[in-house]
Amino acid sequence: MDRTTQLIARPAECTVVYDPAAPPGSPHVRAPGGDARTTGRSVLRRGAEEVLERNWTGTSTVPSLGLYPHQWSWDSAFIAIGLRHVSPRRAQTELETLLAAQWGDGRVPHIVFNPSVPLDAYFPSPDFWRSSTAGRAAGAPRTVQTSGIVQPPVHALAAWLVHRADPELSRARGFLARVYPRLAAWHRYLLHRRDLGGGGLVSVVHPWEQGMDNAPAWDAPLARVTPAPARSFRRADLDHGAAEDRPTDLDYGRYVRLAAGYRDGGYADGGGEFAVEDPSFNALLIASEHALARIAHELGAQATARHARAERLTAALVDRLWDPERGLFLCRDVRGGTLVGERGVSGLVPLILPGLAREVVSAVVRTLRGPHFGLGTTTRLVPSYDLLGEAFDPHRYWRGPAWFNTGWLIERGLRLHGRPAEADALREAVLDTALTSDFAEYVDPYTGEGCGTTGFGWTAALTLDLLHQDSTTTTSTVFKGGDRG
Ligand code: 9WN
Repeated sequence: MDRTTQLIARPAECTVVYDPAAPPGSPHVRAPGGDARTTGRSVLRRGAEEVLERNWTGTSTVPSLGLYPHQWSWDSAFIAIGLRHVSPRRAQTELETLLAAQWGDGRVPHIVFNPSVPLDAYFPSPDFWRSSTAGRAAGAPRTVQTSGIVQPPVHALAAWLVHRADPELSRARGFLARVYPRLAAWHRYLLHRRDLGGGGLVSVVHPWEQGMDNAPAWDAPLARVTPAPARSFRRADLDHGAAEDRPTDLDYGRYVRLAAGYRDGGYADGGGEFAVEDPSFNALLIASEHALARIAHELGAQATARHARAERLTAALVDRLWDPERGLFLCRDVRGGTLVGERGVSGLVPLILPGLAREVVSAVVRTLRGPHFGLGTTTRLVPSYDLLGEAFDPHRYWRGPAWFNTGWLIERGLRLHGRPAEADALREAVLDTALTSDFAEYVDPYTGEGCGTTGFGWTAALTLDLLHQDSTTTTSTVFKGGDRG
């Protein structure tokens, strides 16, 4: 057995598939602590539902009313995962609206613009991306304006969970039958057009694609990009968020240069100066590939090849990105030809994968609890970046603060791998902080103080999802195994 095979060897019962832990309408978490706790939880649930209601446009949910007034791709997937507990129908619509903006080449754009929102409400706006003209060769839709880059593929996982929340409604509406071809085309795009490193993994071509925009892991690969001059664009984000919580102007100059270059090349893949294989992006693709196998099986199609592909991708992830010394996964800078030595939460997210060897799981959990992330010792939530790293800043976006989507993913991973005590503690911390921070976008990982905006969509949605997980949930019900279709 070679090294990679050893690292992905796994017990037979761990054939993952992502299932909701409890059907809709089931009792909410019965947390220890009696009536006060129960009241607190129902205030939290109502608050979360209100955020989702306020941010709902009629066809999708905005991440935030002021800062992000359009539809974002991975936000919508996380939002659908929580929304299914309030309205499975709306959760289906959320995903269908996003997928309706899919490009002919299969990419699912990272933003779908709402035409009734003024152009200057968000930068970069539709007139920057020019999807329907610059993206014509790549098959951009004509009727809706979108960005031209992508975001992590959480959608098949979300679609499967949404289906499971109300299978009867889903079957009656033909939900899975309608979304399956689009999800399959989306994964095909990533696997065929984005294997820029040639090792089987997907590369992102812009930090916005990976979703953790200013993570220190991007600093080295971004340093090669000449920034666009600050006077050549106007940042609308600073109208809503404090400058010290947001990326810098220099970061933005580089984001703009990269995005404009991609656009000017007609959004063709292959030649750009930034290409990075990221552990979280690829782990989410693998999780979604497993979910797509379940969807195929439900629709009466063959699922074996998809499970096998997910396993091959897991092997490639370990082979190309696992760092046994640091005990987490790293980013690979494809253009520079090196692994990036920064420790970020992205390197812990593969914990959601069932196909990891016990040795890798134990090392990731040790890293999570050790001095670099401090979970259960110096922090209650998972920081986005190494507490001991030179670039650590507890308030600046993805350079230290804790985010709720990564907290949710790691909670799921801990539970999957049989760590209920750690998962329970993290869930409690996430729920408490969602309440005290008014559903903040992200929080100081030490104090839980809110940063960025409040009333944030996925914070509310994933709160609802965690509220629906019964505290006795076990590995076998969180990620149900055995059925390989
Ligand atoms: C750029 C919407 C998005 C999230 C990203 C988060 C932030 C956008 C921005 O907001 O990025 O896509 O303008 O900063 O980093 O993860 O999807 O919530």
